[in-house]
Amino acid sequence: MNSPQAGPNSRRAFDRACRLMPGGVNSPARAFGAVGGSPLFIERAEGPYLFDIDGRRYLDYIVSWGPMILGHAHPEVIAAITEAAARGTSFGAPTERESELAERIVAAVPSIDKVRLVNSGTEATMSAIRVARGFTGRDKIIKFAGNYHGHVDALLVSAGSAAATLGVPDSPGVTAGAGGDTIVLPFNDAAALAATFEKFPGQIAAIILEPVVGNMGCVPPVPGFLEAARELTAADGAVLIFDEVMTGFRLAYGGAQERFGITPDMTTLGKVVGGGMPLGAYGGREEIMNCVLPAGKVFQAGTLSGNPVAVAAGNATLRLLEQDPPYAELERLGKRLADGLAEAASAAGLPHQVQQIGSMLTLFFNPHPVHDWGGASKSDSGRFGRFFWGMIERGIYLPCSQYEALFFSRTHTEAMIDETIAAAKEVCAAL
Ligand code: KE4
Repeated sequence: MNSPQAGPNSRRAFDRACRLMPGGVNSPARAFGAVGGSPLFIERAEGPYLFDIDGRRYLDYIVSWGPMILGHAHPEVIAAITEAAARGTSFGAPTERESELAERIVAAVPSIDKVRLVNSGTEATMSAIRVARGFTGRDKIIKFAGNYHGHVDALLVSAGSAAATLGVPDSPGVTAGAGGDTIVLPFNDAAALAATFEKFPGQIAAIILEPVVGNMGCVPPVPGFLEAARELTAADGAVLIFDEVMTGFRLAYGGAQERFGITPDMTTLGKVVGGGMPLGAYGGREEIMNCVLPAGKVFQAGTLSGNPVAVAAGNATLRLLEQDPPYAELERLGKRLADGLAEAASAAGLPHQVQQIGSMLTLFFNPHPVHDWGGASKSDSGRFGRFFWGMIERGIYLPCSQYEALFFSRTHTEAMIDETIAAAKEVCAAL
């Protein structure tokens, strides 16, 4: 039996792209490097579906790696984008729409008194650690193995996501100087965290973490870990940064910090907050954010920051989420999917863990619960690759790596979840 693969048009398109762009993609996570074969080229998307250029339809569990919580091409988001674009796409001057989005973010996210809009999650985390260093006058940053915070030099050290997948966590080009003040600890290890603060008293500018990790697969915090991070940073005067680029407006309208009841000092946002357009944000306590130029002296700027079209998509998305919160239904369907995938793997006698919170979930082919990168990296990623392609063959488009979380939108129905479970049962049985 031929192993499943992308259609002929996608393969031709990929050959062309590889002559023009490194690896044929504009972001390595899309390259299918971890699952083999070549990527599907997408023609269009609508609701829960992607349509590739070979005319095949897929139920989408990447949803653009998180942003499309309302489903693809939501009519009210498209209308907002179209209406904003018709009035001009960029002014390089302030607009009231930016204040409207800032008001929504401040109202939603417990830790944010003031916010700065930027163009990506990477810009948000890069800026947040610079502000934390400027605010504290300290240099060292703590991050956790398997956590990915975008391609910031100082944070591309034992990163998760594509870096972990492609086995280049410490990327060439990241200098010793750039990474030298970054301490990498095991996620969920409160003892290691406490020992580090004892070793470097008064020297840690910030901890940055994914409160629920998506970038080594879905790894929730163990009880007490977030509380330890909160207590240790408060006691030492370090800044606690929750990187909620993935979890923000997804796990709750106020993000993981609302769900877990832990308020950091700063929060970074991306993905959902831009409704699928290039938009990120960072914010936090007023005294910290008032360090940012021109209110303070920490430099950060951007030609397209707060772009009117991106802001229109963000405002429409947050308005719809606030008016009619999808979170209870996303939790119900997330649990249904998690139970179904676990049943499928059990029935096939496959060692597995399913780790789910809200509409984030990972099926690890791993005999042990996954609490950190050391555990995640022992997963059978080869088996995951075969699972991935078996699901593609049945019209189900999962994240193309064992080390990514799947997401779904409010347009995914119970029937579609059950269709996914049925497909997984067939595929697992053949693994
Ligand atoms: P962007 O620069 O890609 O907008 O955001 C970087 C980022 C920061 N923080 C977290 C927690 C993130 O998950 C991300 C980006 N996530 C990856 C997928 N896990 C984006 C996909 C890609 O790189 O193409």
